Amino acid sequence: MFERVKEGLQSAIRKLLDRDIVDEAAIKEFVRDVQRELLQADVNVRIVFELSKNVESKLMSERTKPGISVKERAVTLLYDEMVKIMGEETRLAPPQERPWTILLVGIQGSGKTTFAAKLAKYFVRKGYRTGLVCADVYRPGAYEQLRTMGQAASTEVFWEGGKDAVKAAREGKARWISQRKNLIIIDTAGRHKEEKSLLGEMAKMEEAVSPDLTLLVIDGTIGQQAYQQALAFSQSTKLGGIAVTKLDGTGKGGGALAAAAATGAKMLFVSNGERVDDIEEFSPSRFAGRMLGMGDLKGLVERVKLAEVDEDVAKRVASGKMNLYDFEVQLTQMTKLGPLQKVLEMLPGLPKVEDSQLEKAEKNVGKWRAIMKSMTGEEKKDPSLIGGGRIRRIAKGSGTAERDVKDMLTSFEQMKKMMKNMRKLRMNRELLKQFKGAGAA
Ligand SMILES: Nc1nc2c(ncn2[C@@H]2O[C@H](COP(=O)(O)OP(=O)(O)O)[C@@H](O)[C@H]2O)c(=O)[nH]1
Ligand SMILES: [Mg+2]
Repeated sequence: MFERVKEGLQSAIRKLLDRDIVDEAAIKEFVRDVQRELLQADVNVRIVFELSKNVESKLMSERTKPGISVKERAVTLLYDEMVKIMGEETRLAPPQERPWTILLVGIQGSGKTTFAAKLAKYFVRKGYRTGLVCADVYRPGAYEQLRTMGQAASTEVFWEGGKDAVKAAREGKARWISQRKNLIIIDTAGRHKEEKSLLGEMAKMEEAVSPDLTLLVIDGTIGQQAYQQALAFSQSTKLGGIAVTKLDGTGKGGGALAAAAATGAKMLFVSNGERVDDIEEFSPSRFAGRMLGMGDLKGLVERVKLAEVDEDVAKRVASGKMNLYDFEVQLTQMTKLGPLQKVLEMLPGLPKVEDSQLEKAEKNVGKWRAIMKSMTGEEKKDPSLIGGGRIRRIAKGSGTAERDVKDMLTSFEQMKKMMKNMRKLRMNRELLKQFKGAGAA
């Protein structure tokens, strides 16, 4: 699914990461590469323009922020923007205590009947008692198709056999409610192929059935045309969500997703195959992460946050002018993020020789913070003030030994030096490896 655009975006990222210097021209080229890939996936020009404008202008203005490399920032910015165009993060969670009805709508051939069975299987797996309703009274063989697929989804299909679609839907719903089903899926079809009349039919159907969710099924191969379709349905029905099918074997899937999301409708499911198991909940963040080939995206984003917490602190740390206040901030952040060693593994270019120093810091975090609590503000700002008499006072106040206080001060000095050295190393060595390794993951 989305192989081509995925490959294109990842190669744009790798190209950027491989550069020695990221200047204005490099940023512009990165943005152009991204643009080209998105346009090829049939993402609407306006959306592509908006996205690339945001990435470029933010990158240009944040380029010189201390403590964080422009390469990482480029990737996280692109990620954020991609999440944004894919819409809200929503998940369908129908109650189990009462019957819940889903009405599937969409134009002929969009994959509704197939999707009805996929959805049934999806809910069966989650422990719902599902029932399918065939309300396609126009196409011969419609019931047979749904019944066969329903079998694969362990779900029975109600079929009334008459010529009135609305009546079939209503009776089907009532039947399954009387049999204590809690998840009812109604597959529909219009008498009309022409969109306008179909929309009218669907609106009537919706009124008669009063579903809990009207779900539009869109064929992903139509690309950005999905916008008009989603818009038309959202204007004439109470559209609650969208499923995009046939994402296998189309290069336009990304465009279809972005276009449908642009109408403000919620993207709930995607599907990439004809079998009942080919269904997936849609999550913008997971989708963007997969597209950009980021294995440990969370780690990356957290690292960015770490460096962004306080610009002044980052600046002082990076320039080797860290004071004890900054040290405290660093320690606190590190404990918040989990094991120190793990956090520091994420910091690219850390000299191996200093490992013991880190272990020591991790072991002593609690004690050191207690010691720092017994220091005056003046002392924290300028640790060089702390001599024999003060050490005695601080040890007493924090219930530690004088040796502990001295120890902490030594470690602090060493960390200060280390941070300064780190600055000199190429900040992105590790990150580069990570992306190269990720390949077309
Ligand atoms: N490749 C692929 N084909 C699909 C997918 N969903 C449906 N189809 C096929 O598309 C055609 C129309 O599907 P159908 O469910 O009958 O559409 P409906 O007219 O909206 O009910 C059938 O041949 C399906 O097998 C999908 O996700 N991928
Ligand atoms: Mg059908």
